[in-house]
Amino acid sequence: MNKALTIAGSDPSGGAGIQADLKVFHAFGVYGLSVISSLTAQNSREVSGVMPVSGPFVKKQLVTVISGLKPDAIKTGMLYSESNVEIAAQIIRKYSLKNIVVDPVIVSSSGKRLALKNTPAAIRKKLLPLCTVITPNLHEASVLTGIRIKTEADMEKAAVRLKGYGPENVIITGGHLEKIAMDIFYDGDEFHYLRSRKIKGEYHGTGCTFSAAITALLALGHNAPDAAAMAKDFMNRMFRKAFFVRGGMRLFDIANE
Ligand code: PXL
Repeated sequence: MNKALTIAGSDPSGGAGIQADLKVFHAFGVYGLSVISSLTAQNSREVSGVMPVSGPFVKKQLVTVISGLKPDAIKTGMLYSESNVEIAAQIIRKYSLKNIVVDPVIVSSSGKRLALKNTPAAIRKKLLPLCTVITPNLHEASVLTGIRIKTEADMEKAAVRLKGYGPENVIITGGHLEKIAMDIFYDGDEFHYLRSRKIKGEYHGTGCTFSAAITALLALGHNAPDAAAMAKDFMNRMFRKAFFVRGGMRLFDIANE
């Protein structure tokens, strides 16, 4: 059985975080393991509260689950604090874990901070050197690199800078660009452009769903460029059949994939 582990925050609405990750793993036929780094209170409209899980208890969850079940791939999502970032990095090194996807979560789609101020710098220094694929959106790429991203050329520049922090592959998702949804994949050699028509509407959990799909595909043995392309196709199917929520963002119907 192929197994994937997510280290992320709980989203009671099921659209993002741990709950979205587990649904995506399941949709790809991958057994899901999960370590909760923080609790949030939210629906598809707003995040009303965040309660971090203490570093020592995140570590206890990780050590216990990994010493019994070795994941084929790992994804980090909302880690919230620098100490949680350090613990994730420490455990990845200690157990020589491979296929590491880092979704550098900083703010929710509704605008709530999901990371402390020094967390992005910790991700850059501690996690990126261990990372197989980093999947920032435009805002996250901008915070991590200090580059303001407005154009495709800015995305390329940010991808090169991110690659310099140590990950094997960089995917900057451009869903928030104005006209088309173009993601850039960069492996240090060449840029690959993953374009798709922009599908109207606001969606909850896009970044989580995309990075969880990449994680599941790596756990199944696909290489990073194939996993990225297949995850992009998966997202296109998800956008087309997302369901509308009155007064909130749309949610993905992963169950009927
Ligand atoms: O999509 C970012 C994200 C990650 N993790 C959790 C979240 C969200 C967005 O709301 O709630 C737990």
